[in-house]
Amino acid sequence: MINMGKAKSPVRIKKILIANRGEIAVRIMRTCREMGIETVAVYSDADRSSLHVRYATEAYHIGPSASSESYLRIDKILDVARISGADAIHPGYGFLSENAQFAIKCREAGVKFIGPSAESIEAMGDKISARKRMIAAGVPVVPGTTEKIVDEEEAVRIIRGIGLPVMIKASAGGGGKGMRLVRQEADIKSSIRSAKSEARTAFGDDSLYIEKYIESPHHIEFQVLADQFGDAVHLFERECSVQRRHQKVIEETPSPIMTPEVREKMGACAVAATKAANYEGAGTIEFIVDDNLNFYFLEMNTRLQVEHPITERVVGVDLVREQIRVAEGFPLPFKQKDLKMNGHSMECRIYAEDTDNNFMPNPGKITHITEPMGLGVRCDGYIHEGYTIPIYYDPMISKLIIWGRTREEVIERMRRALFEYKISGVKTSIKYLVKIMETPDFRNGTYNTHFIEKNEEFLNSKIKCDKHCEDIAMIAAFVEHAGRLQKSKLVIPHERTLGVKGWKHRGRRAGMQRL
Ligand code: MV4
Repeated sequence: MINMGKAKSPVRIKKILIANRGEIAVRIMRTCREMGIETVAVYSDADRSSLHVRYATEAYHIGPSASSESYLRIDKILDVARISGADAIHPGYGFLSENAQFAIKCREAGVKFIGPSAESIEAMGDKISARKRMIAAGVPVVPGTTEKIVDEEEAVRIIRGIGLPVMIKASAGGGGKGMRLVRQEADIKSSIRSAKSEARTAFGDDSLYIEKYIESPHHIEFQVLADQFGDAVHLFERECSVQRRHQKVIEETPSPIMTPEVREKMGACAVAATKAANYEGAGTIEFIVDDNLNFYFLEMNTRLQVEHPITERVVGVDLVREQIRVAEGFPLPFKQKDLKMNGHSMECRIYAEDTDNNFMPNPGKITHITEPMGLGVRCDGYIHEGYTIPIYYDPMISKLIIWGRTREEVIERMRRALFEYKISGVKTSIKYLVKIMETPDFRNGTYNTHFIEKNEEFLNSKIKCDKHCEDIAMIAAFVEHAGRLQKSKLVIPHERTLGVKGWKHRGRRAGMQRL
């Protein structure tokens, strides 16, 4: 599909305002620096000493810590764009990234919003309208309705036609909000009522639609990129089924269940979906996939996603760079046939939370941090020693992205990197992630969206994982060392060269062995 109306000659962007914070703000600025583009940071009270403020060419305070008074304030952000002379705004993920009103106000202010048009955001943000468009484009959607529920009795009749179980979903929802699973006919009306009131409260829009419930699905998404000329490509899939309460925990590419044939079909559908959305920039087409590899469009995310680095690593493309190039008006620099997957990549999201205490957020001051390094390791973060993780924002503090030639190599490298990762001062999810690496269903690649609940007992048990091994080995080595000091005449000569701190060395070495 060629859209000649939009075609124009490229205009280079010289300065980008990043309307975000944390690791993603820093990640975007890194690419800007490589491209010779100046960066403008905005920050709240809580972020005065945050890395994104120090990394940027210039930084502007936009208000109190609560995001509703800072990172969500369209007026203040556009004031900064004007004052700083930024010619574009990158919204990152979360905050204003999928806010059509923000895209409109940027356009009115003469600032390029790095992302799709307000019309595309709106069309995909409304799930009923997105379903209609996908059906028209020949993309398979979950069997269900394409008009909002107006009458409860009628809904009961429709559901009899579809067959139970079904999901009742809010058209303005996504990511699990305003969603009800209905297994029994007797529950239909009450589920509609509660979903409706939840949707009205959460989104100010109580439109609902119905989908057949897909039991035990995989969540597989395709990365897409589209230029202003109507050209679009996909950058293969990401397997995102490891989720806890609709929060992704681990993502990987390729998906352990994918076949070349299904990948080609799903990729073609992802590109068709992107074109049907008149899309521009980087986006994600989410599918649910059943055990027989039947796939259905679920929703489109009209932003850069948290897990984009695994795609970058396997496909060899800087997605932020391509977002900026497309926003400048350049055509895509590659065709679909130029894109290949190389090896395997996996991301662990590191949260400041207490995994032993119902995953309660655990913000606070970082007293020590050592990040993993070495072959195949990328660590996208923003925290440092002495930094206080604010209570106001998402508790994700970093992303550990691993590459290897095979999935097995990646899992062992991930365990090694998690072992190297030391954060003191706040509780983190690192130990829990090690447990996932040691769970048979995960190691075998035989998991779906029920992985966490299915393996809850193992994941929450305190049986020894490497992290515990290390602690125990350290204590053992110290006790032994204290004993040695008392009878120091008996110290074996070669161990003496390790000095007084020798116990630490021995403890670490022992910690590396599996008990
Ligand atoms: C579904 C589904 C089964 N059938 N829709 C959850 C979040 C939202 N994006 C859609 N979700 C689901 N929609 C139908 N028709 C199962 C889920 C679902 C899920 C999807 C992806 C990842 C994790 C999930 C966990 C529970 C339910």
